[in-house]
Amino acid sequence: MADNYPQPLLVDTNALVARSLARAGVDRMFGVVGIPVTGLANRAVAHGIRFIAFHNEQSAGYAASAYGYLTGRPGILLTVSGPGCVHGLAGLSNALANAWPMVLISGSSDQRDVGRGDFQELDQIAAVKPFSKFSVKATNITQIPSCVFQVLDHAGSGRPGGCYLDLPSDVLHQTVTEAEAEKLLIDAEKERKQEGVKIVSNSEIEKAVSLLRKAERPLIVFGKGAAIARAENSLKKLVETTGIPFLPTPMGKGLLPDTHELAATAARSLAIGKCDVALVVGARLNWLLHFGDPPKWSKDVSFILVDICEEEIELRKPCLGLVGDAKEVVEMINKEIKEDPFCLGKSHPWVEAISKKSKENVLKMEAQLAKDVVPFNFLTPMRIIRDAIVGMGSPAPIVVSEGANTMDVGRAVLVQTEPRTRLDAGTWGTMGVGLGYCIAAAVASPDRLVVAVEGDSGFGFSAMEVETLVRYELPVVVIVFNNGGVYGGDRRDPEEITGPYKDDPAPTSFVPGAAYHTLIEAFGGKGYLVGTPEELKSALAESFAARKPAVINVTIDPYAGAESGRLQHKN
Ligand SMILES: Cc1ncc(C[n+]2csc(CCOP(=O)(O)OP(=O)(O)O)c2C)c(N)n1
Ligand SMILES: *[C@@H]1O[C@H](CO)[C@@H](O)[C@H](O)[C@H]1NC(C)=O
Ligand SMILES: CC(=O)N[C@H]1CO[C@H](CO)[C@@H](O)[C@@H]1O
Ligand SMILES: [Mg+2]
Repeated sequence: MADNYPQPLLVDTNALVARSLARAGVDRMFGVVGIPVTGLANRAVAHGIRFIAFHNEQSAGYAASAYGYLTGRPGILLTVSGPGCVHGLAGLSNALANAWPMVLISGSSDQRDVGRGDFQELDQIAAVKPFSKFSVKATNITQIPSCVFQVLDHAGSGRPGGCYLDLPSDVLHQTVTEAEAEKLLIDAEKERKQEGVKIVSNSEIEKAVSLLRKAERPLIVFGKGAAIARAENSLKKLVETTGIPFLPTPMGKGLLPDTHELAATAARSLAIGKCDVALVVGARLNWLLHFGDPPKWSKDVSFILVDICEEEIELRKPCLGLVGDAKEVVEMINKEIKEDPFCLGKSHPWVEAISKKSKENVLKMEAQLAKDVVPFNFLTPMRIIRDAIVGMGSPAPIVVSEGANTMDVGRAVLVQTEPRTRLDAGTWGTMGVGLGYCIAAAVASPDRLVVAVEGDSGFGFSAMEVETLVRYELPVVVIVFNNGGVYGGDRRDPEEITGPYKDDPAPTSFVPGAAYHTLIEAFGGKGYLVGTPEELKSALAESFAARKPAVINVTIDPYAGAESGRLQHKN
């Protein structure tokens, strides 16, 4: 009887995708399941990949991109077709903007039904085009291992970014034998290749070092490109052997401790306004760095740009461009300096000027921070949070931050002492990243507490993911600065408030007194409502020690913060 013969073991596409991912070292996946990818999520779990299931693909995508940043390996987002893929574009585009490695994998329509109005039909390859470095549709199970490796390799090499893999539902149902599957995997592994990166020549390194050596007011600027390249030790050596002051971009904070004596963070305007040579490592001269233009920068400044992407350097010419991985290039610079070392020293006029200005600004800020202002302004609770975070010691908590006033004040007040411990709205100033980033951080660094400091508007974009925190029991404490809306209260001029809808809430206003802390209680997490320094201190002490999901709703004066100067009419 034919039935008595052993049948060859069959592997379907779901299993082969999971196996290819696992073979490539993927250990986490973020996403939202449904037809046709639920099987893929289950197969991934069976292959030892932790699947973090979200409420919304936007948050899951932000999580995947941040996971890529924190680990240096592409974060994976899994979505269904059509609307799932479209929601995933938020994460994909944010990954591209931040130059973080990520792969979006979406199911798509059966290839035979394309153009006939199939369930959740969309030309996803066209949809991802503006937001991805590379995309590919697998049209047959035999292509799976090769397609999986290609998206991973493109996402993670060269300048990192988002890549896309399209899995039509008919392909998801195809099978091969176990022996064929293994052969496909082995063949595809042999073909794997990383994007070639041009590496800077020794003569360019010599030029850079000579520029730095001759500079009267040199500055070292670094950003999240240096963070992803794990250049912290090389940068520390460079800064400490040369005595050149440094300035991190917001997410570069922590590569060297904010408390370092050569940190120019508190003297930023002076540092960028007066430096004559700026070595910029893994940071783009975009809006965050005022495009490198006057009047913020001196018109005579010479830039030395270290970037993995040659086109980025071409864009910014004239400058001396050093193409390559930030860590490798800084190590080459260190080696060249070692031949003939130089150090500015504490009494160098430039170092002294920066140090003096920093101290002045820090003293001014600390005088403001020392006051206990109630109802809370932004500074008082931020100081209390800073002290609680610093009190945690090492490994330092990962700080996630979004919002307008809340993020700006947090950037100035919170202290980063360890690399890759700050995640914020980033290059795009994206609101809604907070909860996804918290989840990615907790999953990537289980030894660290995660503390989110969020505006109430920023928080609201992805607030339902507090359930995800509770479900996976992640050690995340979300602190919401509740000032009743975007930037705070209704800040319109009375003359502006006319017309038939004048009695509607202002476009910036949310329900006053929103009880955000009760949201997490709906799922069994811990909520706190605080309005005084004592209440906040006690909520922080308790939730930090518990290392369990919590939301602290901090009542902030709706008229504190940036635009309060315009609010005289309210008095
Ligand atoms: C995706 C996205 N949508 C909208 C905005 C515009 N935006 C900038 S900040 C902000 C929210 C600011 O309010 P909040 O988070 O409460 O911070 P606050 O200033 O009140 O502390 C918004 C909606 C944005 N940056 N990104
Ligand atoms: C997939 O490709 C293989 C090898 O080229 C081929 O034999 C098979 O028929 C294809 N399957 C489908 C469903 O097209
Ligand atoms: C429930 C509750 O007490 N909510 C408070 C939260 O914050 C707002 C505005 O900042 C206060 O007005 C509420 O009383
Ligand atoms: Mg707000």
